[in-house]
Amino acid sequence: MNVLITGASAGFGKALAGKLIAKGHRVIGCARRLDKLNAMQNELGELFLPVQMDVSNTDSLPKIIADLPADFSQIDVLVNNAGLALGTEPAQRADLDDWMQMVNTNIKGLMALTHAVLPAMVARDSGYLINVGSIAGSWPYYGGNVYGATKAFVKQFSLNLRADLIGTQVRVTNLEPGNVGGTEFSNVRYHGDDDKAAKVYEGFKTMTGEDIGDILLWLIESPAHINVNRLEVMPVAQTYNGLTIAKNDS
Ligand code: 8X3
Repeated sequence: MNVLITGASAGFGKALAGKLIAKGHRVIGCARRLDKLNAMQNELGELFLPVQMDVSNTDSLPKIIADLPADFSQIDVLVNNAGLALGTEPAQRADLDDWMQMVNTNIKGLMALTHAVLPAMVARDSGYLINVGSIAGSWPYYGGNVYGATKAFVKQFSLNLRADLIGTQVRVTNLEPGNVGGTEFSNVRYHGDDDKAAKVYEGFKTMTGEDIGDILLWLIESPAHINVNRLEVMPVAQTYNGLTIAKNDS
């Protein structure tokens, strides 16, 4: 199988790439940082194709897909994994540039790459789109504002794709992870403040990028007649926290 992964140079994407190659699949590893992808290819070998891609540069995407070398040109699975959370401030103190960047990557990038890849899947009547959403797309929390809203878009877009793909064999899944420690995601969220980021993951057992890579691999290798519409996963330590009330004296 040929699997295109965005955000392949770190976190879930990197973990998944290694697992797929170990199973003999081909991986088109896409990310902004070509040096990291090249280092991965040195480790993983010729089944891994490094491709420089910034999904937020939406105009560049159709040509990148059209120019893939013959062995990698058929995309059997698209894992829309590139995405980011920027900032943890409430909306009234958030940075508008952070909001725009999240929209450009998490929404516009995912949309444009899907638009570039989907027609060939439908023409072949086979393929699989896996979108990496988040629990934040369903559950509001303090400071989640635009990040959660972008992931709500990803969820509803995934479900609407399912509706459009009626009668085809093309599958769509929205994977919705909760708290995952040990990836760059948290450092980016805290604008590179490693100490602050580390504190969020202290004192409980988080999920890891490897855990999410295993789940993605399981989805990819699941039987072709089954569609997992949505899959929400959290560490056992994380759960619902009810609604909040601001008391008069607080
Ligand atoms: C992020 C999920 O639980 O870290 O997508 O806020 S959580």
